[in-house]
Amino acid sequence: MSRAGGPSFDPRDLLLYHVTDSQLSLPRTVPEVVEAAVAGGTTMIQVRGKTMTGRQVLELVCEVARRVGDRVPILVNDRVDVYLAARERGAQVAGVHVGQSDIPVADVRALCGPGAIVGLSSASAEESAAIAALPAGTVDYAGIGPVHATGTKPDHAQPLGVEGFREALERCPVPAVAIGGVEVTDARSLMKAGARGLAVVSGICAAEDPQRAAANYREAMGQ
Ligand code: TZP
Repeated sequence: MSRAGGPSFDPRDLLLYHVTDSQLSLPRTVPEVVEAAVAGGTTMIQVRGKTMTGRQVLELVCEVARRVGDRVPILVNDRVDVYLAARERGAQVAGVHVGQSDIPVADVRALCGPGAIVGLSSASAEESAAIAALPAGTVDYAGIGPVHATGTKPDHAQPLGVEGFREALERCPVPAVAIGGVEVTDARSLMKAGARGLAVVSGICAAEDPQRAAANYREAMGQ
């Protein structure tokens, strides 16, 4: 945990990165699942609410921050405005994660400032390589995937597989997590391929016991 109050991003926080999903968490709430998962060993959280209004995401981010913001960095998916509003409210939020078709990541960095954690999705070696053309310090980490096909993101790009992930990682100038259909059984090969961590939605949100699920990922990673 590094940046919620400080200036430097610690790539070790990427180790087990829980991306939230309200539907998959049912009948539990997202904050309930997040708290259980943190107890099991998640190291970073991204609040993702693709079908939620900005107001709903803001309330959710603030609630998640209230519960675990002093333990793990919390990032907001896509919404720079929600990140800024949450900060205005005094919530311990650490940054923003954007995709390739969201507002350009250089603008995200400019809006959020040097102290924020800024993450970018990459679905190919080309998109990973393009990060190197950005001014240094624009992107802190990349989320490379999908590794496997996944129902969580119906419009996802062609799955990379572990080899494709390795190739996209080789061209990536910043630390990266593997995302997309990542199961416990993938942990070893992806970490061996050079991932700094695993980003997981359904493997944690939809688990009967999110605490146990998080612990299982950590055990499988051997860290
Ligand atoms: N970006 C690429 S794949 C994906 C995102 C947000 C969804 C991953 O979800 P899951 O349930 O871990 O496969």
